[in-house]
Amino acid sequence: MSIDYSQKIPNNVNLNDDRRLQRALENWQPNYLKWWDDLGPNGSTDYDVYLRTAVSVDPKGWAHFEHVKMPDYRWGIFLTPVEGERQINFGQHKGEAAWQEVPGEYRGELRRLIVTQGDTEPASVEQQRALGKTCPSLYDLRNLFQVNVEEGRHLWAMVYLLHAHFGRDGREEADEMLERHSGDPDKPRILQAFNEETPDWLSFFMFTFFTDRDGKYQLASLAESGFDPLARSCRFMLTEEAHHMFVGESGVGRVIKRACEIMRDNKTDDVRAYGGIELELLQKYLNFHFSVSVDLFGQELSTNAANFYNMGLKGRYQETKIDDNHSLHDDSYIVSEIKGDVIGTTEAPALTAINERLRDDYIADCQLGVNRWNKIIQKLGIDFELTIPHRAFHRGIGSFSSINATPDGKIISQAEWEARQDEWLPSNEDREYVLSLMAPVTEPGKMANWIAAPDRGINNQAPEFEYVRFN
Ligand code: BYC
Ligand code: FE
Ligand code: FE
Repeated sequence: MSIDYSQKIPNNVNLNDDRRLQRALENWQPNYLKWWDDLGPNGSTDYDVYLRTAVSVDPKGWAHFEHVKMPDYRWGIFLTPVEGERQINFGQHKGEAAWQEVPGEYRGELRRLIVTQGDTEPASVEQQRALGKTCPSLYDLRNLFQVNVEEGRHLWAMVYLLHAHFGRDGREEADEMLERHSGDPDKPRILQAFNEETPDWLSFFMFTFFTDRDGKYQLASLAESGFDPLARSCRFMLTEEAHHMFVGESGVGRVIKRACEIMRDNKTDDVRAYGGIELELLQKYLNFHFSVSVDLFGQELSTNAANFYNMGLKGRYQETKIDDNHSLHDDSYIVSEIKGDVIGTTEAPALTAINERLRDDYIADCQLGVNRWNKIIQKLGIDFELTIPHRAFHRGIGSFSSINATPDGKIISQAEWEARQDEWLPSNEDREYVLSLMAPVTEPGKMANWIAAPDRGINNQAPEFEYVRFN
């Protein structure tokens, strides 16, 4: 199904047929472009960037690469096409036809889910806006910008749903997406991880590994929605998410590789002496980004989540592949909880434990990625293993936010936490060290000293390809 690029707003939803909607979106478009100019990648207006553009929503339609200026990137509205008669696959409406319009009784809940999802997209662009000034290579700079324009398009996807299905409320919500800002004390972004700073490239790589992966799991659950336009929007967004996580995994992997090469070639443990980032420091960044990302799954036991499921609005990860009755009324699920001064488990109703189940799926997926990082370390003959901290470590949401825990999941006092947190999380000094390495490298084919070169170029380009041309 091809995308019509001759229109002001490229789309595959026949926007032409709905003049009111088209006009509403065309009114929003200049505000979006102004936001991009003000809070998108710093000073990047005139750069020519080797970007990938969707030319169609089927997988083959992806392979279109060319140098474009980011403000000219054709942000638009792409939904995975309707596949036959889709049904609602879980909850109390299981077996009914999927909704093409918002069911009146679930309007508030759906709006809230779409707003929460949409809010994260521009937030991440805001968080990353200064990174272009300190890129470790043109290859990395291009990847950053590719992620940014796609997050911008994810905002478009949610704004389309708001405009098309929520009338005046939806238009107001769409405007507010551009009024809240990451870290703004008066109008912050909705979820805390999106108010944290992304001040350096190590943080960026960790963010795209851990936080974009939350995006994958949330989008996958929304892709199961009985509200078909939401499901189809999220399906298409998921195809882009894979690249964001690739950027994170390969980025961290290359920092690991460089650290190990320094250790091996110089027979030293003092990676900093050679301008690299030591594995212990990577572990602290990992601990930080993992812990703020697991918060994004909400409370362990949540009536919101139970309701979303029951109503057929938000499913489980790969709902239709799970072999059960998809109503969960009589089922239970094992959830971690505080038992006196240790962390144990308890059986909870499966419906209220939906968030925790998704968090479990997410953690298992993170672990696979960390295993692949450990393979790199092993292959270079270094004796070190990166580990994922316990889910109770450094939490701001859920039952563990009331306690302090070590990365091994041992409950400790506030005093011990304060005395020891610099062992587990990046200290000011650690962050300053990483920042001190952030000097731009913009000569084609060159890499900053703290990161190894990628195994291959984007779209098979040669290492010295000019991914970004500054004008
Ligand atoms: N921060 O019942 P609970 C992405 C609130 S990332 C602040 O557990 P629920 C991306 C909660 O609102 C994916 N507040 O909540 C990645 C509730 O408030 P009320 C983003 C939080 O609703 C990288 C109360 O605490 N998508 O796409 O079950 C780059 C009780 O909590 C937080 C989505 O999140 C928090 N972390 O679960 C770019 C999907 N957690 O009702 C993009 C849509 C909870 O007491 N969102 N609260 O006022 C949802 O599905 C759910 O809203 C959540 C929360 C899973 C986030
Ligand atoms: Fe996104
Ligand atoms: Fe993403």
